[in-house]
Amino acid sequence: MTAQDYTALTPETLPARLGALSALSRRIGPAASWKVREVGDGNLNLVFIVEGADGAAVVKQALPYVRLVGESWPLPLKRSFFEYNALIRQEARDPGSVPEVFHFDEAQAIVVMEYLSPHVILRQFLIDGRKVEGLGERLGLFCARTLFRGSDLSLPASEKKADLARFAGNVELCDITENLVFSDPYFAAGMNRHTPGLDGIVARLRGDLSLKVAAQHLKMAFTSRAETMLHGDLHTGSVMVTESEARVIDPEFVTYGPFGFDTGMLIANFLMAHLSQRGHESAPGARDGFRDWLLSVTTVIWEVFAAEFARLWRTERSGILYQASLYEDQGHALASEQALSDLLGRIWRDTLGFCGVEMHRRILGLAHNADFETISNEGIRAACEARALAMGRQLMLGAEAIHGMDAVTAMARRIDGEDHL
Ligand code: SR1
Ligand code: MG
Repeated sequence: MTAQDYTALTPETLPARLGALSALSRRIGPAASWKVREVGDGNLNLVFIVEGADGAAVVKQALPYVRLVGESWPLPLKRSFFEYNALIRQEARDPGSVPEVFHFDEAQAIVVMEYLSPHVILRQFLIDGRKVEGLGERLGLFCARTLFRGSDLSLPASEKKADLARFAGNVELCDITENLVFSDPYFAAGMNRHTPGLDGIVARLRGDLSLKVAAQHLKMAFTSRAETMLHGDLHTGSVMVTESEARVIDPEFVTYGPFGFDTGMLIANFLMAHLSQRGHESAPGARDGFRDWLLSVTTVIWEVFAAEFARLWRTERSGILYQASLYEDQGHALASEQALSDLLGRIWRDTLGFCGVEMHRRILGLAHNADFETISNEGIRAACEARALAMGRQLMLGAEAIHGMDAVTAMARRIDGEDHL
């Protein structure tokens, strides 16, 4: 099949086009019974829920352009291949953390997968002030397991290098991150937008030379430090939850990059959820308990990440890096612990930096987040966003002097009480 054979699905054409797919019909029943809804509201793809007599499934299809912008911004269908390959690796490295894949069609850029129900997107849960039991633990484990097991700490060198080459093809999605996350927020790029009341602080940030330098140091780390297979877009819109379960979705931005990228993006989105609560609470202080919970999730994510990473280091370090043959087998277990501690320290500092740029780009760039966007009072929204911008700057420039998550959560609490406009 050639690229010309690709045709976007519609709810009307889907049963005829996928009806013969046994991977689907054996799970959800014959096509004659299917009801199809298009539910995709993301930035890039088509997403359908297909309900049959015996169950339901999700059909995700890449569009040949950026849905958020339109056909003027072409985007290759091959991202579906990368997403599929990332999903099956994440499932192998952290079983149960992602939806099960039922079928992949490369030419049509279609991934058919498990329908998570009654799950909803975590970001919406947080806007609504709803908690998820065990959330920080689940996400911390996901990060530790997928990042450790996708790296040279764990994989055979040939496998890691093959995957490095495979995912290196995800050029266009990396290009989105490289521009939208690391560069556009720091100058008046064409697709940028921000809440009008932010003009003053935006001018100050864009005139901050140290910040521009820090952003490019982080960009260089992202583009050149191929340490592990990243999810690549791990924000609260990439997690589906119930009150007691969480699953990670949408790894189409998968690439090899630095360990701290996913953890940084993820924590940034909880900090933004925290700093947006003033725009969602029914009365000042009404969501204080929820604010505390959001910050406690960031603490748990990092603590669980570090503990699980350390456990895997001690029990599964089978790759070419920091071999046991060099340390433990020589009676130098202490050196192994020192190396682990050094590495976790570096991942921590990277996490803070990536956290900062993510906070900036969601307010200054093209792709904003609903936490702030759904605050209808523009003055309140600008005040919340200004705090997040200030915090992002502090994390990027002060990473060397921030020694633990307690310092980060204290900073969030303090900044939440300040005026940064
Ligand atoms: C043009 S795509 C904009 C953003 O949407 C995705 O979810 C990624 O976060 C990307 O940066
Ligand atoms: Mg996505």
